[in-house]
Amino acid sequence: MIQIMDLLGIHPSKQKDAASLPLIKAVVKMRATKEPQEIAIMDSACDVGYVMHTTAQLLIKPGITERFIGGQVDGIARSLSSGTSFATIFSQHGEIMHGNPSDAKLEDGRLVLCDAGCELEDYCSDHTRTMPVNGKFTQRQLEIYSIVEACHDYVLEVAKPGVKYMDVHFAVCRMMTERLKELGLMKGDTDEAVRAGAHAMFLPHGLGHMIGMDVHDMEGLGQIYVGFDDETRPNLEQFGTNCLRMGRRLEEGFVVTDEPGIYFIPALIDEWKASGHCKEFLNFDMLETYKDFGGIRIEDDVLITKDGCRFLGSKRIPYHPAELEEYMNNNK
Ligand SMILES: [Mn+2]
Repeated sequence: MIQIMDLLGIHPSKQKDAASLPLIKAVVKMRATKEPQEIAIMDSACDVGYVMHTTAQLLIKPGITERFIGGQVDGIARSLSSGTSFATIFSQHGEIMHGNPSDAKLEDGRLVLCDAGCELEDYCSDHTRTMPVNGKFTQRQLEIYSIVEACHDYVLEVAKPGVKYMDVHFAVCRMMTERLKELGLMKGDTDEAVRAGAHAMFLPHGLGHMIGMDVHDMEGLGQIYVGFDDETRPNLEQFGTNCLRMGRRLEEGFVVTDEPGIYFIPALIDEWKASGHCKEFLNFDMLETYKDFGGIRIEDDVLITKDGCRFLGSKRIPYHPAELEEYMNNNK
């Protein structure tokens, strides 16, 4: 760093201001569109992700610690690739973003969220699954899980070249709102609720991000250049919407994550309840009863093809409830 500073005469603190915008844009353009050789490596990285996640699914049972399973997941990444693509999230507190595996024991009746990926030949994978610790969803868990599942699967139907990922994000928010209204957790007009950002009580992050040589690909170059363009600008004002990493139109060869989630965050419930924020769209009395629920996310990596999209990796990590329960219970 000091040597570069001496050569260029640019102090590290001034490095960002001195960066070349044309160069940033050229690098983003080059890296955003994956070539067939890159796609082949990413398919293989996702196959390592399959082993990481299915191993966790088979190890999960009451009494075992989060840390033990998190370590096993990391070990597989180290054995089959150059390592994890980010610090593995393995936590019964799925509602805490980036929850590290703790030494807490898995508890009968709870959910556990696993978000992990590997880095293979410099390319990343990133998957999330949420499992019932005892191998069987409760009715209440299943009601929320099936909403996340439907949102996740919807992306595969609509993502294709020319479609704005921001539009897909908001379509998912509306779908989620509709279904949460059926359960009684939300109320009011769906479009108005989403415009007001009420859905961010449950989904405070964006639907996904570009992935490639970095897991949040190229974010160091500036998210504004990676996920947005002159046509699609970020909304930095609204809670939740301001976390969108990817909004612009999809192009053939892009790889994005598809990662909807529903979380019950006690501190957020308390804050919005106290301030009355979005009270016309939220049923706070019912939300109180979900404070011990945790959080659910389902995530896969999606390649945009000529006229649609496909999940990367040759095998799907089980996530449909029946197949997931079957996998967890019948392969031990
Ligand atoms: Mn991700």
